[in-house]
Amino acid sequence: MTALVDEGELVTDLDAEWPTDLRALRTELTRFMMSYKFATDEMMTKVNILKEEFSAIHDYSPIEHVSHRLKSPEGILKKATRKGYPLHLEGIRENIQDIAGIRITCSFISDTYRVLEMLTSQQDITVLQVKDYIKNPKPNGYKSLHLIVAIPVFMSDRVQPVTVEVQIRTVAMDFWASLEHKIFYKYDGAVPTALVSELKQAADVAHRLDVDMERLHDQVVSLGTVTEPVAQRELQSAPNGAESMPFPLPRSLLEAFLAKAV
Ligand code: 0O2
Repeated sequence: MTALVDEGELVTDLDAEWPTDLRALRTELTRFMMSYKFATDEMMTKVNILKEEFSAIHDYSPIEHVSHRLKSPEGILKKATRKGYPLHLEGIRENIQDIAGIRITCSFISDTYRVLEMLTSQQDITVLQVKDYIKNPKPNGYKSLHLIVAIPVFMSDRVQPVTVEVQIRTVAMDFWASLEHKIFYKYDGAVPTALVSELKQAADVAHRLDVDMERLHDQVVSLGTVTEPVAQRELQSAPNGAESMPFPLPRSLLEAFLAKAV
């Protein structure tokens, strides 16, 4: 185990009778889990900044939805045991890279790559692994971009690099994966062959939908009606201010800016 720190810090009166080593382990495990929670918070902030910025400046954001999950200590122990990893925190930190997970759902396939590029080019993110299950789907039809990154978490006494798994997929891929996940667990992994085959067909249909929707979207964009900046539209259509903007920018203020700029 790593050095024990601030033993007893998290102890309440109720469990003062716990043995010292258990209390110390609890403190250590709590710190361990917190580092993943903080890494998740940081990644969520990054993704939400991209989402908000796009929504404010363009007609649509490439990010439809973002969710996160933290593996439970029980889940971590189960995975470490199943995979035969050393059962101490360094071993777990080194080997289990999906304790913190972020899932980003995008409108179109090109958006998944755009989001991947935007995240991996950020200076404080270290890319450890990229798996492209969109170009190379799993045999069952599963598609997604998988990314393992390390992000620095600034604690009170040290900087801890923490890994986060990021899954990026379209709405259609997400719909398919959620259902497949349920079916997989329902059959405890032994999904009947007929159902496996139907799922593969459904994945192909979902892919065709993704391709068709993106083509239609591109056609609409080429008509010039989708990517017009919001600020410009607001000037034309909302004379008394723009409620959809993150900050109040009334027409009179924008006109004053323009007048000064000339
Ligand atoms: P959960 O509950 O979603 O976290 P690993 O087992 O993670 O060490 P692996 O299998 O090489 O290594 O990782 P991979 O392929 O990157 O997949 C990790 C995660 O992707 C899974 O996590 C799922 O969330 C998702 N995933 C991968 N393959 C499939 C699939 O065929 N169907 C569905 N629905 N999801 C998939 P967990 O830990 O399995 O589950």
